[in-house]
Amino acid sequence: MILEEISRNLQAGKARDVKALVQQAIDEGIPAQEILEKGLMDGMNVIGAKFSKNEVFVPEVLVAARAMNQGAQLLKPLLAEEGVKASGKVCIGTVEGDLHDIGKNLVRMMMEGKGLEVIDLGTDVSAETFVETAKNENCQIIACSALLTTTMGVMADVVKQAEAAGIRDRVKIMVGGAPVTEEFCRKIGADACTPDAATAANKALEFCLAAQ
Ligand code: B1M
Repeated sequence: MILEEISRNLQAGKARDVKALVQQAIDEGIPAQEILEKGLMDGMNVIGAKFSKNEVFVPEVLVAARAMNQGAQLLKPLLAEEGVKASGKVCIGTVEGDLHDIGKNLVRMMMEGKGLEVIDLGTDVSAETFVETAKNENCQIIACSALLTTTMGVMADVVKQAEAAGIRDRVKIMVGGAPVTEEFCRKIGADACTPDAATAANKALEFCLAAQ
């Protein structure tokens, strides 16, 4: 089946084939969410498990990541809900010291799909940059992603610096990424920790609507 083929080609890092297969799946009428979850994310999960067991290494993971991002780009417009008006502004990034961006990109896409305006600060983003951007751009939400236990601490700095900058009462701080837990979120005084991109987008929309 085509979704398995997408997963297999992603694991092999064949970005061009992944793109073509994703387009084919779209043309066949398979819903974008299903292509994302059962094709692209399935493949990335397999690679992730193999990387953890030292069965594949950084170069293989990088080419798989590139294939994932290219396939996801094609799905982006389809995941956007038609006719939804932008109802809030979010600045998103992967925290300082951390270069993992696949999950962050998915969260951004899902948020955009909910009609939110998203400023993507990229990876390796300092606490200052998150807070300055939220202040200057009037964002209702700062969204921080971290994949490394060693970089999660930057999220605590974001909370502290938002307080110091006097914007804490008008900005919600959302955190997420594989090592980030509810308990950690409470401990650092962030507002929400969500396990996946879709839940993050729903929560962001909820915050923005409540702020209106
Ligand atoms: Co890295 N890496 N990596 N890596 N890498 C992990 C994270 C690791 C768990 C692998 C392992 O060893 N078991 C491990 C971290 C261990 C730890 O800290 N606990 C690790 C390591 C150690 C490293 C390096 C240090 C390896 C090295 O160089 N020796 C190095 C660090 C570089 C750096 O960042 N400074 C490194 C490098 C890399 C690559 C560059 C090769 C590549 C990243 C490419 C890229 O992102 N462009 C990479 C990858 C791909 C992974 C794995 C294999 C996959 C991560 C991923 O993209 N998953 C990962 C192992 C694994 O996860 N099993 C691993 C798919 C993605 C969709 O999931 O990002 O979790 P995820 O996002 C999810 C949720 O977490 C959530 O939504 C998404 C799904 O809907 N989510 C949010 C994410 N952000 C959110 C924010 C929210 C809410 C939800 O609100 C704001």
